[in-house]
Amino acid sequence: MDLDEMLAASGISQGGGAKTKAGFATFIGRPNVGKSTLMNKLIGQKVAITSGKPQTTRNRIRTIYTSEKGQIVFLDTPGIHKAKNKLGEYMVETAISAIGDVDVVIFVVEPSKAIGSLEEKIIERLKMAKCPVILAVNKTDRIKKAEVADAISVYTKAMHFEQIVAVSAKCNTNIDSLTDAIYDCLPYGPAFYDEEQVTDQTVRQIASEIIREKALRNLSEEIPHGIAVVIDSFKDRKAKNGTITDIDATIICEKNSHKGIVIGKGGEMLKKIGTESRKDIEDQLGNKVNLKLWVKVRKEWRDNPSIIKSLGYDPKKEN
Ligand SMILES: Nc1nc2c(ncn2[C@@H]2O[C@H](COP(=O)(O)OP(=O)(O)OP(=O)(O)O)[C@@H](O)[C@H]2O)c(=O)[nH]1
Ligand SMILES: [Mg+2]
Repeated sequence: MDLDEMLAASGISQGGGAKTKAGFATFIGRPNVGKSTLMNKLIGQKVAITSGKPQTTRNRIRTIYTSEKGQIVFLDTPGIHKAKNKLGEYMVETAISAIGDVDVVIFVVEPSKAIGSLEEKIIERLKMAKCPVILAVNKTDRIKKAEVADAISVYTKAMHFEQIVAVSAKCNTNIDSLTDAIYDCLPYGPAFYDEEQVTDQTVRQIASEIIREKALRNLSEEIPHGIAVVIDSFKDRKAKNGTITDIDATIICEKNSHKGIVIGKGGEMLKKIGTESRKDIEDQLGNKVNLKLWVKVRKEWRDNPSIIKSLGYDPKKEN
């Protein structure tokens, strides 16, 4: 590489000023508004798990989007909610602390005629943010076009937004406008990550999150919230037709009665979670997977700080 190529690769022009932008952006909002779905759409592939159940995201998930304009490092965060246990407190702390660590916050809301009490609390916190805040009104596919302006005006009366974008993560509407709005808020500078890198999640973390997603999507009501997944072993082996990854994982639940439901009649539910997980993990790894799932009970683990930490839920830890 000659000097010009090195400078170009680092995003710095010969004049000394960078030509491309680079910075951090975080999604903030109450649970279930579509933060993770939106982030996956912005980066163009599914990294963060999503589900119709609130409190799906538990950790800060870092993903990376690189284009000719520069690099956006996204932080997906857990939904801000009224915590009912220690895990919930960790999750809310994880989300709130992200606000102080970024160049721009994307406040994700659903279109509504009035501001909810959680949104009011989030706005109070965002008013103290030192960085610009973009309002992303998501799920606009659910309302008539004429109602979008009403949904926006409810929020513009409450605080100042650097930019406002009405989007639909589901229908891919205005995703490019949101990307442009984010770049507008970032400083010039060299990229933080290689342009091929999409996330800093390890394959073990991705596999465990996929299993949790399938459990969340298949189980009903209160059980999914009390579930965690631990990867016990993760090993590649060479076989005749290529690599096979052997994964042993344990689904942790809170009650004996929940264990029975996770396993299901004749093991049907666990089999379904396992089959769906295996397919997604195979897609992610690009090779065959042999997945074995177990279920264990850890009573009231969501109020046990040492179990919470051992599962990797720690607001001070980058995930
Ligand atoms: N109709 C519609 N549904 C959407 C849209 N975006 C997301 N959803 C759905 O909303 C639900 C929640 O999506 P998530 O991305 O998991 O929401 P989240 O804000 O990350 O939720 P937490 O991680 O629990 O905080 C899922 O069922 C998504 O499919 C959208 O634009 N339109
Ligand atoms: Mg999420």
